[in-house]
Formats: sequence, structure tokens, C-alpha cells
Amino acid sequence: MTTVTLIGAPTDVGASVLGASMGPDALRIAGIARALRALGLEVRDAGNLPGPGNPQALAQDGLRHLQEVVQWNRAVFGATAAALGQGRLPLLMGGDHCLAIGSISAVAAHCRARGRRLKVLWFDAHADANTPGTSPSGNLHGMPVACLMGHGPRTLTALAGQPALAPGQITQIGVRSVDAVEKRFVAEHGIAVHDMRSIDEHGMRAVMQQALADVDADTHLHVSFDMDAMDPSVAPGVGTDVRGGLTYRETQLCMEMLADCGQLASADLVELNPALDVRNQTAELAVDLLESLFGKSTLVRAR
Ligand code: 4U7
Ligand code: MN
Ligand code: MN
Ligand code: MN
Repeated sequence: MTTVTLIGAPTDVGASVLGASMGPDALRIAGIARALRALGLEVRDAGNLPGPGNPQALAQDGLRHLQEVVQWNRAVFGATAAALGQGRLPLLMGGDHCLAIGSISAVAAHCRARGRRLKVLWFDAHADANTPGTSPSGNLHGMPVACLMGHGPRTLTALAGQPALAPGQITQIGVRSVDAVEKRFVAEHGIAVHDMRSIDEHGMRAVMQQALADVDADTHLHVSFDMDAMDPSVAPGVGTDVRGGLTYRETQLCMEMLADCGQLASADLVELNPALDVRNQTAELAVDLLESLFGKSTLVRAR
């Protein structure tokens, strides 16, 4: 039986727009634990991690709030490693997307120690591949992909002792807003990106089949889901919305195909911003997607 540990990281230190810090409680109010238990999973809510507040300071050397981001990510690293060590599936409830540096670094260290292959699927409107030298904002939630590949401040790139990911280990889905210099990083590193145009042209089924083609029985699959991957018309509760995103059904198909592949072993649900939401609908949508990710099926035909 899959056992899940919910880890709350209530912070927005990596972002400019405030409010993602309320994400974990919005997910709880939307019934995240109840919904997963109803699927037969054993769910433990580990509560919220402690961490520093948001100083709302200006960037220094191209980075905003580096100290605070490091503190939060150390806490996330520890909690994620602890859950994995207990044989449980950590589900990080953000919080902004800088927290994926800590969660994925812990997952990478875990896989390295066990000789398991790691594959990350990154759902996002953005590529999150800025560095302090290229970022237009200095916000660390726009830099986790670069940090995980070893490009960024050492305090974040070396959380697990060495870079967590090689470019071939990550596939991005839903991308439609990439900064000019950020594009170079993505191209030069050969990161697999299925942007919105590619999803329009090929359809989500083909995109997901390609994304999962190298996932086998020895693969630890990590899903990092930024709520702004979805279209703002269905997911308004996000801080950096970009029109032209994933539809409800496209996203559900992703989750259903991920459930079918059976290799999900850790996940992040990030960038949910209840301060910008309408009647908690984006949190409810997130819970709905997680149900599909964890195997809730709408299939009415026999299998
Ligand atoms: B998110 C941005 F400039 N690219 O770096 C930046 F457009 O985790 C946005 O995907 C980053 O929500 C968005 O600040 C980070 C900007
Ligand atoms: Mn993101
Ligand atoms: Mn994003
Ligand atoms: Mn590199």
C-alpha cells in the first residue's frame, strides 16, 4: 500500500507576489488528506515546517532572500529525506516553487544511495531555469531547474553534496513563458520541453507517452506541479499567471497516465496562492488532480 506523508512548507520567500505561504492550509481545507484516504492510501499529515518570514527585500547580487530560501530548503530537504527513509511517498505542499530545490535534492540523494534512476516531470508555465545572472526578477522560484542542475548559489546547488539532476532527467510540460536569456540555458542544456504549442500540435497523449518513454520499473518518478501550468480560467489562484495554459481535461489525462505508469514516488504541489483565488477553487482543483494522480479513475468500462 502506498503511504503518503504530507509536508507543508508555508512560504513565499522565493516569489514577488505574496500569498503562496497560505497554500498548505488551503489544500487542507479543500480536503487533501480525506480525498487521498478515500482512495485507500495511508496518509500522514506532518504539519507545517517552520521557517523565516518574508523580508520583502531587494535583490542582492541577482538574488532575493537567499538566506531565507536556503533555510526553507534545508527544512524541506530534511523532511523529504525523512519520509523517503521511512519508505513513504513525500507530497510537498507549497509554498512557492523554490522549495523544489530542497525536495528534489533529497529525492536525488535517496536515488543515488539506492542506485535508482530518477526522472522528474516539471509541469509549469515557466521554465524556472534562470540563474542570478539571467533572472529579470531575482526571485528564486524562477531558478530551481538551473539550481538543481548545478547553476546557482552553492548553498542551494550543493544541498545534496552534488548537483541533483542531469538535463536528461527532467521533462517540462506546459511551458509558455520563458525569458530571453533563460531560453539559451534551456537550449544549451538540451532540456526536454513540451511547450504549449507542442501540446496543441501533438496532443497531450502523445506528449505524455514521450515524457514517460524512458520510465521503467526501476525509475523513481517525481512530479513537480506548479499550479500556473494550468490555464488561469480554471486555476486563478496563482501568483504568476500566463494565459493559454493546460485545460482541465489535458491535465487530468496527464495525472491518469501518471497513475497508470505506477512509478510515482514523490511530488510537489506548488505556487497555489489562496490570496488570489476565488472560493478556494484552485485548491479544490489541485485536490481533484491529486486524486487522479493517486489512481482515482473515471473509467466506466471494465479493464
Ligand atoms: B514559477 C520569471 F521573469 N521568469 O524568473 C522570473 F517572468 O515558479 C517568472 O514558475 C518565474 O512560478 C516564475 O521571475 C516562477 C519572470
Ligand atoms: Mn514554477
Ligand atoms: Mn510557473
Ligand atoms: Mn550545465
